[in-house]
Amino acid sequence: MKKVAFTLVLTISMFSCNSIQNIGSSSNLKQAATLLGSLSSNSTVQQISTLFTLLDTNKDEAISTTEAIGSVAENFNVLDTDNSTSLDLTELTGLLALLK
Ligand SMILES: [Ca+2]
Ligand SMILES: [Ca+2]
Repeated sequence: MKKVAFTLVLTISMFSCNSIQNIGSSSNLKQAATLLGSLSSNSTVQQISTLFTLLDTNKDEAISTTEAIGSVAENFNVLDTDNSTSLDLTELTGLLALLK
């Protein structure tokens, strides 16, 4: 009986942990979308760097096709100059040239 209760507590705490993570990543995505919408040819590499961090949800220092949104997703193949199906910070910076 004790073991069942423990399993239940563990399941609940894992579930609430997941919920917090989901909220965190959806707010990151919202921030990324807002930032992406505000980008222009006058935007700085610093802003691209912030965008990169927000989009890179699994923190592997690369934007995969599933992590890309909006104009990053639309121009993914153009930005991915080495055809690695992921974007590094240098490749994402290429977005600035596309905005001009
Ligand atoms: Ca990533
Ligand atoms: Ca690449």
